[in-house]
Amino acid sequence: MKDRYLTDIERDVLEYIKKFATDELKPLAREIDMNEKIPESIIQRMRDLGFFSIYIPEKYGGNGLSFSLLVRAIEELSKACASTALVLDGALTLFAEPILMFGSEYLKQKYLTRIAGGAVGGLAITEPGAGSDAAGIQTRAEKRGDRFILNGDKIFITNGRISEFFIVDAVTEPGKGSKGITTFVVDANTPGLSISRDIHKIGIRGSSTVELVFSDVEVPEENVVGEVNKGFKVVMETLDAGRIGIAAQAIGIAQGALDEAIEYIKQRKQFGREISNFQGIQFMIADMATKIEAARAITYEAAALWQEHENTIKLSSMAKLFASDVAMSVTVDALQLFGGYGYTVDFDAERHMRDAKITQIYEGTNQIQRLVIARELLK
Ligand code: COS
Repeated sequence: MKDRYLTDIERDVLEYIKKFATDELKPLAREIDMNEKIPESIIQRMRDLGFFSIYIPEKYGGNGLSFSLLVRAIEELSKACASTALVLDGALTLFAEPILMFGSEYLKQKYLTRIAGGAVGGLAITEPGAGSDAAGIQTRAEKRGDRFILNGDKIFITNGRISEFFIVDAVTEPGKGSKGITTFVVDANTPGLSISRDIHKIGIRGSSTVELVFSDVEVPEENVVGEVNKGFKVVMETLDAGRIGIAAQAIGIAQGALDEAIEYIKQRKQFGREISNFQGIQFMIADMATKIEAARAITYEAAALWQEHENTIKLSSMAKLFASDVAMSVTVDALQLFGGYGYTVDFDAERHMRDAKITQIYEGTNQIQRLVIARELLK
């Protein structure tokens, strides 16, 4: 089916990304999961192929292609390896996007050019005591002369070990809740910023997740993204983009699981014939494919609207909510189609199921997504 949201050039670029995902990334996915590490050579290959530059405007060294293409890229990479997809997703939707939306020309020149060249970035907002309640953060940023001094703790930071810089939010005016938060760009090598631990997970195990500690970290005032005390909006709008990226990741995981299950049922024989001949099995794959296609429809529409700078709050949450629930149910069913073999680590079905689970949790739990959707409906 022709993707009507993409230009001819973007369709060609996507083919290129698909080829990398299928030929080079997928064969390594199990090893990446087992070793809890993406080989540097794979990230370098993604740099060499220019993946990081696709969404960065030409003015900052990129190719200026659309958010819709970025979303397809995340989907294709996730089909092969959901952990590796996060490298690109984090760098572009979570780090570059807030700078694109709110950053000064100085920040754009300094950081977007680096991302276009293949540097990885991340977003550090969650804290041990502030997850769903994003305005409840405790990390402090105190103004001292022309700098801010950051102190606090951030947890579950995706791309933690491989990021060269992070978008970080901190309280600049205590007691003001969401109206007292400022967002900064912080270089990972700034003195006082350290990784206190790696967090080991049941899925997306190749993706580095860390806890960050800020201990008197000095950040120059020109690193404020947007305005002082207006940083909550910056991170919330970043998540509006990020949630579309996670929806794409969920779709990729689900499609990867379904494709493998279809291959399997076409060759697995029981009762004297391939089990794909049984209607009970056929109904399962029909439902799985239909759900994936529906998730794709919402997600692609959300991506196109995001590209047009429309308000996507509701649609971003709907895409993330629906696609992640689809990913979970499709991967459970895909594993079922492998029968006893699906329950072993000899097939990728179990990895897809473990990887799917996080999409219902991060960038806002699906309970939070429902809350966001309901609030928009009741406005
Ligand atoms: N997009 C744009 N703006 C948003 C927004 C969104 N998705 N959500 C909230 N805002 C804005 C509001 O419009 C409001 O702006 P004004 O002050 O101009 O009116 C401001 O932010 C404060 O919003 P609100 O009062 O709704 O804040 P709450 O503290 O009630 O929190 C939720 C709202 C729960 C929606 C927010 O904390 C949230 O999204 N939590 C989940 C966090 C998350 O996804 N964490 C994962 C991190 S990445 S792993």
